[in-house]
Amino acid sequence: MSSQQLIERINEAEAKAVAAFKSAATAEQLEAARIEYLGTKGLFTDLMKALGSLPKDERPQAGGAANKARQSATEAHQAAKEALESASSRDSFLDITLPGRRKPAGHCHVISRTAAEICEIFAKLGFSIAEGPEVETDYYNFEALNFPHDHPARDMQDTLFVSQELLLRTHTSPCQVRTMEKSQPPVWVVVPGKTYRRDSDISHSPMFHQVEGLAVDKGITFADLKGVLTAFATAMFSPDTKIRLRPSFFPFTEPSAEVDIACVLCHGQGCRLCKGTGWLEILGSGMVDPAVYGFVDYDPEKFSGFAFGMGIERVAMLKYGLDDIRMFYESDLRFLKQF
Ligand code: 2NM
Repeated sequence: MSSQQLIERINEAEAKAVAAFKSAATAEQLEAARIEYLGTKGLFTDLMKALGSLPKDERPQAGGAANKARQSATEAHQAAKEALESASSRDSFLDITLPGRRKPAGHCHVISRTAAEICEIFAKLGFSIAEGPEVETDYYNFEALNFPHDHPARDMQDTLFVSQELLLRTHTSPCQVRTMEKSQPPVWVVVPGKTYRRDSDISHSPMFHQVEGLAVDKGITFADLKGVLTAFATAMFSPDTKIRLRPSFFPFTEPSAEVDIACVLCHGQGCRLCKGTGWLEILGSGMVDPAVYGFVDYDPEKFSGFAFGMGIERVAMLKYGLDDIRMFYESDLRFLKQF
């Protein structure tokens, strides 16, 4: 073999070796290729041996070519080896059998929970649950509830208006008017939901929550009001909770009464929470004013009813011993997770 032929073989061997190393898909394939080309009995060893049969003066040129080719094949092998190793360490780092990381789960807000507890108590007493729009008309929020046109609650100072005719409901009673419009008595319904007033200080939030209730049926009396609200107070707070009624006024009820429960802290002795009175106001109530029946086409000669309303924040604060209404709206997980 001439030196020219040998150099050609050397260059061919280099190209084949580089291609074989690059295409090796596994460590085993790469090792087999290394043995074939670079091993002690491999192709490059044979070519090096062949150098010995060349005339002495042709050896340096062919030897140089052989060294260069083997060097570049060795580098290609090293690069392929490193590529395979880094791919396999990526695979062992990514353990696809591990369970996924859990996203922190949400939590029922203490207001939602208290609303559900209140509704559950009234459901057991025979009331249905109704809900309605938070953006209301003046008619459902005020007019049909017998608010006089000059009533201060209708004022821009107290009510959040969306437009001339639309406002954010200031109580959930409009939904009770809607319920009465849709069906004749008997109607036993409670309405939980968000309500809005232009009020914001330590004890008032412009958005708060109410549950209001309404029972219209044949022969409903003030005794039914007192019995139902006593049943509610004992179920919500404790079986021995005492209530008292104080005269009050609402445009939509006559007579009207404020309902107090004996103080949950001192049980009537007088303390800081009840300001020494022994009592805590928890809801407003009354017999539905016949004027309201005029708006919904109920016959006040045939039916009578009582209604009541309470703030969910206040009930939750008393039940869970909280002293700052702002806690409900701050979304602080350390607070929320306690319920
Ligand atoms: C209260 C107090 C007293 C009430 C009245 C009505 C309706 F629609 F039947 F007229 N709904 N809610 C009512 C009565 C609400 O909240 C302090």
